[in-house]
Amino acid sequence: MKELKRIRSKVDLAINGANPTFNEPIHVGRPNIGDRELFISYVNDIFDRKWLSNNGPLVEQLEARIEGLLGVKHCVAMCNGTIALEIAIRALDLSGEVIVPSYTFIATAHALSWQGITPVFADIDAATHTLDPDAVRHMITPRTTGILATHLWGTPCDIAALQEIADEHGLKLIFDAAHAFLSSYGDRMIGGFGDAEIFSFHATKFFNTFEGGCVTTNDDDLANTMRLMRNFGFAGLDNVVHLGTNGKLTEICAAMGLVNLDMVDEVIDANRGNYEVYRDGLAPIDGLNVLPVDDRGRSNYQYVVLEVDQAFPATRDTIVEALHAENILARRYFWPGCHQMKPYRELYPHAGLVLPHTQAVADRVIVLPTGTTLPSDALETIRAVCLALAGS
Ligand code: T4K
Repeated sequence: MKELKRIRSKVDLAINGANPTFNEPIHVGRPNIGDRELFISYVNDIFDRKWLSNNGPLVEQLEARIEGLLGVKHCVAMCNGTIALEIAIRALDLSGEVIVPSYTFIATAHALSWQGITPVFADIDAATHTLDPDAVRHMITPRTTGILATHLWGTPCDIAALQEIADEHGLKLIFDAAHAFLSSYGDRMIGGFGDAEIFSFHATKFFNTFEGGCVTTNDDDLANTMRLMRNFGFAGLDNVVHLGTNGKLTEICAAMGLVNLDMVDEVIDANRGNYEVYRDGLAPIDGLNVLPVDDRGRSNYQYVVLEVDQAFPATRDTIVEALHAENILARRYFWPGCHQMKPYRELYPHAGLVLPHTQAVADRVIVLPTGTTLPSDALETIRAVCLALAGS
């Protein structure tokens, strides 16, 4: 195998004209893929059964396994996390204004706007990057019907404080838990909090079903409504009893989920190992901080979040540029914040005034690659790039 270039100082960096360290791109969000033989045997079963979609037996198995893992009454599988958000929002009858973080993936805000609901952006806590309950209080108006909070990076929100606010003001509370599959809040798994929680099983998530997602809830009526909504409102042949859409998960996606569920512990262990190497390697460098994982509960370690502050001699964007030049495609998630993306920037040109932490955090974060397929020398290269940029 070709020996990798060694980075000892700035002149060795590809950004300064040297060859890149890696020939192939190293992505954030490279899929973790379980046992191929088992997957293919599921596919053969699907073909033999000739049942490809519409709540097939593999979808039912996947739902039951997730309910067991999360300790929640209902898992309603969906074709992706965004449709899962939209269906949950609609089934809960949200309208008017809903309070959301701006520092989240754009789907959180879009799922509301898509349905004519105004997303009202509230600021985050700078230490955890999740919605700040005090900021939420300030954004409540007579039109507010709910709070949609993201467990960003798999870190649970301050659920107790948000639930208290929701109860006090008669608001619905739902969680975008797209990052938080198999994370816990204390000793309770994420999945059973608020009125509903929404997961994404997109290819780039540590647990994936190609595309997919689900809503989990302990509310029987809500689960029933969402099951109708994901299948056009059909309650048996020729009988539509509810407004609905097509949110169904296919059997092939469910098969991928069943296979990948068998390896989630292995993926979490690999990600924990990567996180620890990054933390130990980067923490001693002045101006860099690997966001600590919340150790009050269980974490899925799915994102490694590096924060760059003023003490570092190069900007966050220079680090990203230098890593990209080495073919390490680190990301600036979720820069610049939803409020600065065109559809929302025009709606709220002054939103930044009430989102100081969102803006500061969005300007300093780099998400680093992790996962089971990450070559170990990528971790060392990232450290070497940072050291070279720091001039040490
Ligand atoms: N809420 C939150 C908080 C979310 O983070 C997300 C999704 C959602 C809701 C919505 O859930 P879904 O409707 O997606 O189920 C990616 C994902 O597409 C998106 O699912 C995810 N969040 C977000 C955080 O990241 P992009 O636009 O940054 O990157 P993408 O999809 O192009 O993939 C990133 C990199 O991964 C690529 O450069 C290449 C690599 N990759 C990607 C795919 C799809 C692979 O190596 N193999 C692949 O199959 O959004």
